[in-house]
Amino acid sequence: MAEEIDGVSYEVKGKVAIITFNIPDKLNALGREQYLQLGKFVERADKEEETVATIIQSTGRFFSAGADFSDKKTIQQDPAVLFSHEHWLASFVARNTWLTNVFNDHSKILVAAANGPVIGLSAALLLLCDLIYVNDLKKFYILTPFANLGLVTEGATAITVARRLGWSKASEALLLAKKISGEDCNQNGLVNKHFTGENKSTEDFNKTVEQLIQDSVESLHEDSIFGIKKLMKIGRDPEINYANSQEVVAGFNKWIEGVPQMRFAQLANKERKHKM
Ligand code: CO8
Repeated sequence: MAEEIDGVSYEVKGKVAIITFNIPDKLNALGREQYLQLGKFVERADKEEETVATIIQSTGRFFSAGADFSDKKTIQQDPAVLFSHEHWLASFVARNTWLTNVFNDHSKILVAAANGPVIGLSAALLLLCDLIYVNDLKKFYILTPFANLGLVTEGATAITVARRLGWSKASEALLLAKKISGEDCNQNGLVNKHFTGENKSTEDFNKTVEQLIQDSVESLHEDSIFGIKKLMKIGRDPEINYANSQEVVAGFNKWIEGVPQMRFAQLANKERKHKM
């Protein structure tokens, strides 16, 4: 039986732990507490004795629309709190640093089952996954709209977008805040497998990915998998950890200036749109 807390659920099936976003009405945008819960579940999955892989999956038409712009802790607070060092150190710097680390340091095979588009901090977390499966390339995209929100890169995207999609695509995605289409993601090697044209519902797609992973890990030597993952991280860890620590400080300075709060409110009021 899955355990659900605040729209994020957790269950173990055979060799995999499955974490599901279940807030389809908000396109699986996650508030601060939900990102925290996601991190706690990923930590729990890391400690499972029987699992080899952790799948992050979703419901509805989006994988995740990123940070919830209606989160009251971001836009509707006492100005003395909303522009304070104390507030943003606790609710942004500490949380983003930790969440990025939890994903990057996950010792099992981390899998994203992308039923649809992914935006913002959730896109950053997807880019830290080892394997990425996409339901339909035509409906999938990655959007890292930090430049449109008065923010800077988050979740080590300063490194991961270029590493996984190339420098030129990264410049477009990050400096110009343009979406990267599913086709481009596939052509640049991000996508392990997609099911375009098969018209799978999100539920069917999730089941297919789970079965694929259960079959793929069957009879492999688990300690070897964990050992190889550790070794594969040697090259990327210094870059990712350095980017993470620099990004949170730069991001913190943006929140203190107050621009992101204003732009999040504009998004919520439909006065601002992202470039598509
Ligand atoms: N937060 C809350 N609700 C959302 C969000 C969101 N991010 N995105 C969509 N929704 C809601 C809409 O309000 C709408 O609700 P309703 O039906 O009640 O009006 C519903 O989901 C459907 O959305 P749309 O009608 O807008 O659907 P479209 O297909 O027309 O558009 C888009 C989809 C393009 C995704 C559009 O909804 C959009 O631009 N959403 C905003 C995405 C965004 O900017 N996310 C934040 C990215 S930045 C980030 O994640 C890092 C920030 C770090 C913050 C850290 C805080 C401490």
